[in-house]
This record gives sequence, structure tokens and C-alpha cells, in this order.
Amino acid sequence: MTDERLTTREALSGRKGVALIMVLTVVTILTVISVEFQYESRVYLQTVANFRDRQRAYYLAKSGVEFTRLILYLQSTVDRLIRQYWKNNPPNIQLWQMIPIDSDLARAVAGGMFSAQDQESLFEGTVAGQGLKEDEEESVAEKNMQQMQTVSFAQGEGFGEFEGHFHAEVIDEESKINVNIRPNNYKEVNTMKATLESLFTPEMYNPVFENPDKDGQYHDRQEIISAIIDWIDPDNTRTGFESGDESSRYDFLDDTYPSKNHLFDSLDELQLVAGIDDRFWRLFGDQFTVYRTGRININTAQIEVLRALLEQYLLKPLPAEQEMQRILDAILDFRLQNSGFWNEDAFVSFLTEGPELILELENGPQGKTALRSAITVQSGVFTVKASGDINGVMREIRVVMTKDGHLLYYREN
Ligand SMILES: [Ca+2]
Repeated sequence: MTDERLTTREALSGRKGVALIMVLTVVTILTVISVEFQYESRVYLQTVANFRDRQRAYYLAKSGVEFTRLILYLQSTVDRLIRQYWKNNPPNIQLWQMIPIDSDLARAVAGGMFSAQDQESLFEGTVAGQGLKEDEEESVAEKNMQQMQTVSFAQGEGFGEFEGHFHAEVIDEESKINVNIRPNNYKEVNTMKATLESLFTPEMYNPVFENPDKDGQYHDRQEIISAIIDWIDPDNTRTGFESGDESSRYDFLDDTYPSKNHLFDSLDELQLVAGIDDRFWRLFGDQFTVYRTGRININTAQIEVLRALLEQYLLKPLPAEQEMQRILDAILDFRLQNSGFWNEDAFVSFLTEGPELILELENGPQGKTALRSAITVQSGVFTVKASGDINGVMREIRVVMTKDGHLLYYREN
């Protein structure tokens, strides 16, 4: 009996031991599963949050694009009003240059940080017609104010109530040099050649044109200009040579490709042309356009583009470097102090009729006409770099659009 009891006790304690081990094992497994589950849940939640923020950042960036579209649309209204009320010396009001496209500003307007009085003074003397009779002026101003009040942001409930931030930078394509020329049009080819030669001339750019690129190839100034023309022109013979296969420029690449023999579809494509590498792109990339804008906007063009333009039209030999610098400074000063030139004639007169500059153009009066037809003060094609950010997540959208909102290029980052 005693033996049996002992045996039973031993057996019981043995079973208890097994049960304890089983319980411990189950608890351990459950703990591991639970910790794993928690970790997975956290990762999943974070992934969902990141995805959500990426989507929100994308739509914020898109708002930047749409805000720009709105400003460009309003510009057409301003242009129409100016044409209607100013007969002589109309002011050059470019809303896309004056209004920062930024959600903080949108919020300030929506939040009523601008009082009705601020809005009144903002539009006083601009939209209302100067040069009209006093009572007409008043009635125009009154009408404009009434119109403004009907679209007042402050009255729109919920406008501006969003998290995150958007911002957009607007650059007109007319401020740049067009490389998408018609290869069978000698005038266009020669104009582009002369403009690029002038752009590349300064000695400070020598390292790019005199040192080999990362593949050990040399591309001097003329060679890069020829490579751009050859990329577009339909034949396969190197420009400036009787013979020679232009596609041989790309033979040494790991992934070879031929010269396209057609127009550029986007600005990025320009980087496929032989000699246009990262060094070149950092210096000149933002001075080119592939959109056939036709004319250079003298109110927005960068100094290098202005210099290239002047060098084509000024009487040769060109003024010495110091004098050239004085001419460019005078143009930039006038632009800054007068919000730009009113029209093309104002620019030609400023260059040729004094009081500050009395320059001679090639071909006399014909030169004036030629210069006038090569420039503009109105832009019609714009690159918009819009960004949206929220909770540290940022998205960017780059579009090229016309003044009437038509999209020519779209890329998300
Ligand atoms: Ca070709």
C-alpha cells in the first residue's frame, strides 16, 4: 500500500512536472507570437501611416499645381483688363511672378489675416483704370471690389483647414534658350548656334570643354553644339563634316543608342546627347527649353541668356567685356526698378535711344525689327515645380503647362 501510494505520488508529481513544462512552453510560444504580432502590427500600422502620408503629400503637391493653374487663369483676366483700360504704356503685371504659391499664404488669406481694407489697397490702382475720368475710375474700382468680395477666401468655410504644406516654383520657358529648332530652317539653326556659342564662350567654362568626361571623351564647345543639331536633324552625317557617322558618338557606351534624328520630347532627353553630362547640366541645364516658345522674355531671362541675345543683335565688333557688363547691369537695374519692360519697343528704345544706353544694332533699322521679333514680355509656357509635405514625407510633381492650363509634361517624384 505504502509502495503503491509512493508510486502514485511519484507518478502525480511527474505528471505535474510535464504539465508545468507544457504550460511554460505554451506561455513562451504565446509570448513570442504576441510580441511578433505586436511588432508586425506596428510595422503594418507604420506602413499604412507612411502610405497615407505619401498620398496626402502627393495631393498637397497637386494642390500646388492647381493653385498655379488658378493664378495663370487669373493672369488672362488681368491681361484683358489692362488691354481694356490702358492705351499707352500699360503696366506689365505678371501675377505668377508677384504671388508666392504657398499654402501658408493661402491659409493667411483664408484665415482672414488680410482685412477687407488690405484687399482693397492690394487692388487699388492696379485693376481700376488709371487715366479714366474720376467718376468712371470710382465706378470701375467699386465694381472690381464687389467682384473681389464675391470670391473672398475668408467667406469660404473650411478653406485652408488642412494639415501639411505645399509650395510651388514657377519658371517661364520663355526665359530660356530653345534647342528644339527646325533643322531645315537655316535661320533657326544659325540663331541657336550663335546663341549657344555666346552662352559657352566665357573662359570660366573652359574646364567642362577642355577636360575629358567620365568616359575619357573630349567634347569642345563646337562639338557639343554639333551633337545637339545632329540629334535633331534627319541625316546621320556629322554637322560641319563632309562625312562621318554622327551615331558613332554613342558607340563606346555600354548601352549604345543611335542619334535620334528627331525633335526632343522632353528636356531630360537632352542629357542623352554626347557631351551633356552632369558637369554640363549643373552649369547650363536650367537655361534650355525644348518647348517652341519662339521668343525670349527679356523680363525673365537670366543674364547669360540676355548676353547671348545681345551678342547676336549688337553691331560687330562687340563692346569690350567691361562695357558689356555695364550694358547688362543697366538692363537688370531697369527691370528691377520698373517691374520689367512694358513691351518689346520699350526694350529696343532702352538699348538704342538713351539716355542710359545708346547702342547700335546690326543692319540699322532692320536690326531693330529683327530684335523686336525675337523677344517678348509675355510668357505662355511654364515649368511648375510643386512639392507637398506632411509628417516628414515629401512628394514632388514637375509639370510644364501653357498659360491656359494645358499640360505638356508631367512627372511625379
Ligand atoms: Ca542627325
